[in-house]
Amino acid sequence: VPPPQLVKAARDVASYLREKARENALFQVVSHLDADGIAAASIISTSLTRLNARFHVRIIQQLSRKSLERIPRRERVFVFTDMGSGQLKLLEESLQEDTVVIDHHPPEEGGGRLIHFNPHLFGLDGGVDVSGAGAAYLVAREIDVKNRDLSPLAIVGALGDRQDKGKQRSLTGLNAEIAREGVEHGILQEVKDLIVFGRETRPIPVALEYTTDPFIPGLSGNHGACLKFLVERVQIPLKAGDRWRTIAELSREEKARLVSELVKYMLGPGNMSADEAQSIIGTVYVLSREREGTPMRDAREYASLLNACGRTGRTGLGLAICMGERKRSLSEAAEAVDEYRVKLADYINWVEGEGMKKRKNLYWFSGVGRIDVRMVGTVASILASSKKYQSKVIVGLAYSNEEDCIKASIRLGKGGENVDLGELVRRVMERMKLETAAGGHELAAGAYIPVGKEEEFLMLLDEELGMGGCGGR
Ligand SMILES: [Mn+2]
Repeated sequence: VPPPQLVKAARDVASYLREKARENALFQVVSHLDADGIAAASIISTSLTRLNARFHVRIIQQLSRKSLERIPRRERVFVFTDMGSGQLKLLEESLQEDTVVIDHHPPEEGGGRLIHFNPHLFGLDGGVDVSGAGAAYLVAREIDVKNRDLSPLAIVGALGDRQDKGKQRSLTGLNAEIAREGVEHGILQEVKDLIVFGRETRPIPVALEYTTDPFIPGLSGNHGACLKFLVERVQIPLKAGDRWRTIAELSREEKARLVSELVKYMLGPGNMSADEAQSIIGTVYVLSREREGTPMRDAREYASLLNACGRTGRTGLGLAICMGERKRSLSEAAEAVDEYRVKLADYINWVEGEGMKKRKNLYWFSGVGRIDVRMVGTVASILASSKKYQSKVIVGLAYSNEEDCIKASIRLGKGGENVDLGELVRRVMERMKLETAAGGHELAAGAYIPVGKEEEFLMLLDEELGMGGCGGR
C-alpha cells in the first residue's frame, strides 16, 4: 500500500490540475523521449483530455536551459513528467509560469515555488519502486477514478525503465501495487512465460533474432543462426500453413522444448551464466484488452515500440498509440521498430568494426556525423553488456542538435562495481569548468560537452579513472 502522505501529495497535484483545467488554462506537458517518458506524458494528456482541457505536448531528450528556451511560454501551465526533479533550480529560475513536476528521478534541493511530486520525497526508491509513468498514474487516478484504466501504461513505463528487478523479472514496490490494480480491473494479466522480443507479433526466428535482453551470443542479431537453431535443435513447426507462427501461439509443450533447448544453448555455446540463462523466463505483463497479435498486448513489447518511436523521431506516433489510436499508426509503429533495429545493428557493427578506440583506462568511439544522438546511449549500453567489455568503461560520443553540444554516454561493463561513473563525470565537468548538463549513477552517466572539448573530456576522464581505483582494467 502506498504511504498515505504520497497519496495525499498526488491528490493535491490532482486538484491543482483540475482547478487549472476549470479555469481553462493551456497546459504544456514536457516529457522525456524514452518509453517511460512517452507513457507518462500520455497518462497526463489523456487525463487532461478527459477534463476537456487544452494542452500541448513536447518530448525532449534533455531538459536544459536551451531546450526550455525552445518551448513557447505564454500563459501556460507547465507539467514536466519523467524529468525535472534533477533540475528544480533551473526550472524555478527559467520559468515564471505555474510549473508542476511529476518525476521519479532523485530530486535536487530547492524549487520551493514549484509543485513537485516525487516518490523519493516519501522514502520510496524511484529506481525500482515506481517509474515516471507510475508517478503520473498516481496523480491521474486522483484526478478522476476513471483514469484507473491507465494503469497498464504505468506498467509499460516501468518495464521501459527496466524496473523489473524482482524475482523472475517481476515488478516490485509501488509498481507491483499498480499492476495489482490493473489485474483487479481486468485490464492486465501477469503470466510466467518466455521473455523474448515480439512474442505477440514476430515470426519465431525473428523474435529470437531480435532478443537482445539477454543478449544471446551467436543468436541475437543473427537470423540465419536462429533459423538453424530452431530447425535443427528445437524442431517445432515454425509455420501454420503459409503464415509464420509467433511465440505467443506455441503450446505449452512446444514452449517447454524451446526453453530447454535455449537454456542448453545459452549455457553451452552461448557461454552465458546460469543467471543470465534463467532471465529468459519471467513475468510477462499482458494488456488483456489489446488485440492478440499486436505489439501493445505485451507490456515489454509495447515499451520497445514506444522507445523505437521516441528514438527515431516519431514521438507523436508513440503518444497517439498510448492515447488509443489503433489504425494507421500500427503499421507506422512497425516501421519505427524496424528502423530502430536496423540502425542499432548498423551502429554496433560499425563501432565493433572500426569505431572503437582505446585509451589507458577506457574505450571510446565518436559517432559524430555517424550515430544518431538519441541512440548513442543505447549503443554504449549494449556494448557494455557484452563479455568483451566486462568491467571496462565505454564512452560514446554523438552530436546533439537539441543542445548544440557533444553528448557523451558513459557506461560501465559488468564486474566494474568499484567505480561511480556519475561521480567521476561530475568531477571531470568541474575540472573543465563546464556547467552544461551532466550526471548519472554508478553504471551509467552522461554529459553534454561543447564541440571541440571532446579530447579534453576524454583525457580527464581517463585520468580520473586511473586515480579512481580502476586503473589498468
Ligand atoms: Mn523514467
